[in-house]
Amino acid sequence: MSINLRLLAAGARAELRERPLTKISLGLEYPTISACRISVMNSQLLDSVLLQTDFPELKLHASGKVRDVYLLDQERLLFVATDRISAFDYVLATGIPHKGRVLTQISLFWFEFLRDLVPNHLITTDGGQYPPPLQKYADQLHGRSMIVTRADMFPVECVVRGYLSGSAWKEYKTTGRVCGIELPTGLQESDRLPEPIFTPATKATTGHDENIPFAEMARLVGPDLSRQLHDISLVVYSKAAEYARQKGIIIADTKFEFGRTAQGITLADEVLTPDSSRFWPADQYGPGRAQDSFDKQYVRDYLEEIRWNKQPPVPALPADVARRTSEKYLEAYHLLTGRDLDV
Ligand code: PZK
Repeated sequence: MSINLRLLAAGARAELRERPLTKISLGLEYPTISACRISVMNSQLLDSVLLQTDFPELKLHASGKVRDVYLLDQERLLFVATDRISAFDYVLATGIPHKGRVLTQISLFWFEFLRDLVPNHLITTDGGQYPPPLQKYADQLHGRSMIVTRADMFPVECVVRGYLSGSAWKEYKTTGRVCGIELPTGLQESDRLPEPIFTPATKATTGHDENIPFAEMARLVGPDLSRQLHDISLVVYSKAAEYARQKGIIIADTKFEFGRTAQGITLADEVLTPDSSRFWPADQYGPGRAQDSFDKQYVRDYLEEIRWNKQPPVPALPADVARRTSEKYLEAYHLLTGRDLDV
């Protein structure tokens, strides 16, 4: 049944690829959309996708494209990963089964793996220890949430890059530098860097984060703290990237967020997930071109195929694209941890 649906949807899209897109009428922006409704998501699996959280008992502390953070009390936050997925800067209309749990479990794996290098904000994932008003949401929260220590967050993104991609590749092409760091000449897109580099960014209130030179970071948060964040970020990335590489995943770059707690400089937010990093399948790696994304490639391919103009309204995903994407997240979790998530 599901195989037939998959084939049908793939066939329908292949047909549509060949159809000229010039004669779109009746206000239909994407001829594919109607065709792909063949494979609307209706399985039990896809019913359990969580797109929105709502805990009227709690005050929302921060909300992102994928994660929501609620205030529990002065010291603690409830951190929840939904099944939302973003692509080309927009959250799509369709969720990815298990994605929130996979991302949460990947962060938890790294918190444990890195615990000797840096303290982290995790307090507990044990629902039994959640405040009584949250007990009734246990099913929703299980596996995708954690209670964390509230930190005084530093207003910089600590980005580490082991490979030349994204905004760094753009900057390098025009200036030969990234965040003021001089790089060797003649590097190609996706090249591995001679050594990982620390390329901080400011959290822009609108649009994209802005890469800043280290000196600018030092002005923002102070030179001592900047040096410490630089050192911690590089050590953490290096240990994790070396491990992931042995498991078949290249972590091309990643973004850490740190804050201050009673434990000192503390690793917060999600850590080394496919959402906060570029994960590349190691067996397909080759410099001189952009790399396929480990997790989002089917989504991007589909959105290119339907020629989405990357403006609202955001498209829904066909069930087979969502399912194959879900499988990629589960695969990333399996490769990194050697464990399977209960599905
Ligand atoms: C915190 N963000 C980023 C934005 C998210 C996360 N432990 C903490 N203490 C205080 N603040 C934060 C954290 C963490 N983690 C992180 N914003 C505040 C962010 C949007 C959604 F899930």
